[in-house]
Amino acid sequence: MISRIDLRGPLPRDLRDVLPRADLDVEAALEKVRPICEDVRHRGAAAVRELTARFDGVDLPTARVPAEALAAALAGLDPQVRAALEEAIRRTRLVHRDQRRADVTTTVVPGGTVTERWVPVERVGLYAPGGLAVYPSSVIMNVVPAQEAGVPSMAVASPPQADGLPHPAILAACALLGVDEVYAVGGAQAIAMFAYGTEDCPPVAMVTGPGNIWVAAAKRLLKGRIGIDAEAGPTEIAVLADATADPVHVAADLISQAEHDPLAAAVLVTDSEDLAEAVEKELAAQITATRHVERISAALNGRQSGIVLVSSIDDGLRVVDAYAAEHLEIQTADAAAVAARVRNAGAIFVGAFAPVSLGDYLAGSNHVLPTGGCACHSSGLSVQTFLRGVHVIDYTRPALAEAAPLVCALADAEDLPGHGAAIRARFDWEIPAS
Ligand code: HSO
Ligand code: ZN
Repeated sequence: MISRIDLRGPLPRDLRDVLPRADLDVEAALEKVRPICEDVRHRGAAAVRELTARFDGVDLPTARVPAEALAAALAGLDPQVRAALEEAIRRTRLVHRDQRRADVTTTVVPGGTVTERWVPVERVGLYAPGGLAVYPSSVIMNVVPAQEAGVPSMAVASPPQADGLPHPAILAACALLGVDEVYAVGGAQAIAMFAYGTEDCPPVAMVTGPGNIWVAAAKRLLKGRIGIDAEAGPTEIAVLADATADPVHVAADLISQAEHDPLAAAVLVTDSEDLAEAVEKELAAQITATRHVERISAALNGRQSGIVLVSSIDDGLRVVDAYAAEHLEIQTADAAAVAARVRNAGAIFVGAFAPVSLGDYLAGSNHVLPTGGCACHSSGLSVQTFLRGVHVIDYTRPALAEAAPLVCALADAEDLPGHGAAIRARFDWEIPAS
């Protein structure tokens, strides 16, 4: 039974204390993952081979997936799935292409300019999970922004199955996207391979993509040496709905994300007790017809999920802002106006015809989004993730002369006279040390 939290009446000061949320103990996994990363760092491909044999049960002389395997996976792909993936790629590309940024030059003073130059990361590693979650759609969501950012070199890693190759759907997605550097490596060892490089795989500057707790721990451990995207926790959906919402839709949408993981979170926030009751009934009815009943029941009944009753949609907005869901659906009268007032969410789905599962595959938006409340400070994956803004500073002699006394004054105020001297030396020391 999904839990109920009654917040009608004055809202508590820190809403986060009363809202449902799972805690994922990545910290505890760090110690297990550390020796794996060290092993790959020191012994390279030999360590990766041994770890793959130990964890995945296959002995692979080389982790690199041959080009023929990629071509074979594409040839074996169901034509309908291929058409859907191609359309998903097309739409995702449209949206991400528009995220590209032009370099901007600001003339600060005559003769003094600062240009912000957007430079793509040189080489990235993209992780695609195997096991419970084989998501070719996630390959698209990681690869397309990197490609549109202009990343010149990228590789995908995904755990091998019994035949020694990553899941064929992952390989086919790579082939459709034109990614030919793919490795049959999973878990923490894949992240370490990317970070340190091996005889098979040159090191990368950045790793993105979802993964299990070992992948998350390895990313946290190696962060700094490599850049990472946000740590992806279990999927979350929050729905802010009023009495006008259709309980059949709301229940179906909650179930759609609960389907990912027993730890997935599904939260309904509503000012309508009638809707809450109708959704509860619908959940019970719809669950029985789903394929992954156990996973979904565990997610909906877990302490991370619940129905939150509020006295008004205004209060509901405060609740969803405090929760900062990965995905937030607005199913109210005038949904666009309510959605415009939301501050914290990974992505906002407006009205009756924009369910989260559209965004998961085909809206054109990205589905790699901040979880665990991180949407209050972070964004989802985008072209921006793979770009660095580099300031290029260009001043003429007169422009520097004009700034010189001010630089010297600030340098002296910070007791760093060498900073001022670096300016004065250019003017035959004629500018006085202040
Ligand atoms: N909802 C997941 C992404 C996904 N759904 C992949 C289906 N496949 C996290 O945004
Ligand atoms: Zn999903």
